[in-house]
Amino acid sequence: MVTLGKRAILHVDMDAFYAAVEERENPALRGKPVVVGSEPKEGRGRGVVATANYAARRYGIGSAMPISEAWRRCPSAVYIRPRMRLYAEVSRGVRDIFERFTDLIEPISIDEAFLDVTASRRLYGDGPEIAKRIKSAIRSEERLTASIGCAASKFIAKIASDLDKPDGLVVVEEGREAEFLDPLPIGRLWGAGPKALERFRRLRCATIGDAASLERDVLVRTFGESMGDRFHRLSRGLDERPVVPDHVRKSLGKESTFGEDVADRKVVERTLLDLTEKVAASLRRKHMAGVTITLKLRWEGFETVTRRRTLKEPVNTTERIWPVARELLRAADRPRLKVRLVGVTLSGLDRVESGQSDLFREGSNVDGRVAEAVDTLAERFGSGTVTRAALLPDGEKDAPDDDPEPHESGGN
Ligand code: DCP
Ligand code: MG
Repeated sequence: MVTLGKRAILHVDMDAFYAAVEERENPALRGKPVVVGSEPKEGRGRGVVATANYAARRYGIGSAMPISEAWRRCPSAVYIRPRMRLYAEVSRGVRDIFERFTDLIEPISIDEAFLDVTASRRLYGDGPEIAKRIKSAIRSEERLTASIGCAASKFIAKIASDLDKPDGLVVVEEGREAEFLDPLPIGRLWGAGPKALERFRRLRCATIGDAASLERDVLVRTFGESMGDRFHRLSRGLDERPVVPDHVRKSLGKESTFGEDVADRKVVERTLLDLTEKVAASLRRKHMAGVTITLKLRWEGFETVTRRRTLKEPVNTTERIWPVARELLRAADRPRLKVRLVGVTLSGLDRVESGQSDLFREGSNVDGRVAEAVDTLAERFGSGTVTRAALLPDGEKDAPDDDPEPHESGGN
């Protein structure tokens, strides 16, 4: 039997993030050195490198290097200006993947987060298994790679994620922390900046193991009570810090990638309706409603668009979300292309008291009552029990139900 450790913490860090996104968006870049930063003008450009892909790193190019220096090392690299909105969008998509596995997510930067998956293990398998699932979802849904460290603490998970980049998965089992840490260079110790490293050098500490073999007193005398104590504990692999979720959930969405690209728009709309129902139900369960509806559509060939509309007030029912999502879909769509992925996200989220959300307050109560009935049925019999025939595209209606709401027809 597999014994589960006390905690399962993942540290996820995307590989060569900005550059990898650029490569994904433009297949012509593949295999070439790519540098994301300000464009060099004949080697004299100012500014620094944000990141370089792994091909460019072979020339010694890396983050924070002056762009002129990068140019000197590899003038033939492709130089690209950062597109922050695009990267932020991808970052949100990656976060959506995390959210399938846990609510305990602590983002550290645009491409890096801690996840506490301790409680998720009952549902999804142990820490390494969850890490594999996350990597594979990121690969198939975002066409990107991530490196993950899996351990019983944040400190160890963070170091581990960096040791086998790119596309790495490094697992440190509980009880084997010392074995893992001891040979690592002392610079890997969290909080050890240039000044501290100089003091460690004078203490003849080259590795974390060297520091771990020192008495606590020695470290406290050298670094002061708080730093000394921290180095003492970390070097021995002791780190109880919790993953602190950022809590304010900014958006809630679901998307679906088709097994095979789909030409039939009825299928696309049916899928979008299904996703809409799930998002709406999930919002209601969390007592939330969102004011902005975003549609995401990806065609064959991976080209992707998002279209959003902000309503006058937050909504959390299929009846309110679906007509907008469908309209956005129809307006954005290029019917000659097959569809690879469709998704819907609600953002601008607000808490609503149960039973009296805006929707319930306003005019007719029908929307809210329908939603409640759907939730009750779904809880009892599983989601998908109630099919909203009137909302489906023409000719796709299932057996009529006794939904009291006078829906608009599903046609144009
Ligand atoms: N970044 C930046 N300036 C820096 C460091 C990073 O603009 N000095 C940006 C670009 C990176 C992103 O942040 O793509 C993530 O930073 P990482 O340190 O995780 O670097 P990468 O993801 O690019 O590479 P790695 O595979 O080493 O994680
Ligand atoms: Mg990274």
